Amino acid sequence: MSTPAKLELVSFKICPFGQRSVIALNLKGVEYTLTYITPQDTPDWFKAISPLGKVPVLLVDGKPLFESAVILEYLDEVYSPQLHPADPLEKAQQRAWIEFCSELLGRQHRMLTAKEEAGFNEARESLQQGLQRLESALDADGPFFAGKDMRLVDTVYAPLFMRLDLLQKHFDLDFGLSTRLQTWRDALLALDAVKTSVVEDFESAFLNFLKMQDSYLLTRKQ
Ligand SMILES: N[C@@H](CCC(=O)N[C@@H](CS)C(=O)NCC(=O)O)C(=O)O
Repeated sequence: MSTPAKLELVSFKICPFGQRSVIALNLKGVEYTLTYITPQDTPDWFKAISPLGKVPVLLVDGKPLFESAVILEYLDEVYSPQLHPADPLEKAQQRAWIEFCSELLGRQHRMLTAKEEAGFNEARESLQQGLQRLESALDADGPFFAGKDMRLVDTVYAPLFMRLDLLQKHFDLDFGLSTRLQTWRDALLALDAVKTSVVEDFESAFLNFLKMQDSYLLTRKQ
């Protein structure tokens, strides 16, 4: 039997793309180490392994893998339980919705960092429209994306919902999630693999990040 690969994930504490990789690792029960670096001060060794200067990077026996969707695919090919569906069309569709999530995370980031009301509103509306569009892809019964089983596509939406929850709690930002989306969110956020995918002080780290942005959100009148 070959020795299992040594896995080291490099991320930022509040990066949703790093968090999705952690969720996948947790669901698979794989041993790994997690190294957090800070965005303001990325070390030279990290710059050398990350072609785009972005986290996450997964080191597999020291060999770097970048781009979170690729990291997820790799983990799913190598470690059980398999989270992607076997059917090629279903799998391709779920990959596409993983891409869609990355777009929604971009809209969320734009909203959180907008300095002016107009930019904030534009990003907020496009995020809300994206969430409504997403609903059309969901299995009607749920609770997960494709039904009762958690899939790889679910791992990427948990970080988005976790942040939406905090925005509701601290800034009364309501996205009017449908009952189906709420059911999905609740099922995801209740999972141990998701709860343990962030640092204990995630909430304060996330709020600190927002403060550092000096964004419109912080001064917005509700
Ligand atoms: N497409 C990338 C996006 C990763 C990403 O945007 N990471 C952010 C942190 S959440 C980052 O490293 N930003 C630093 C930078 O852009 O310089 C992925 O899926 O891995």
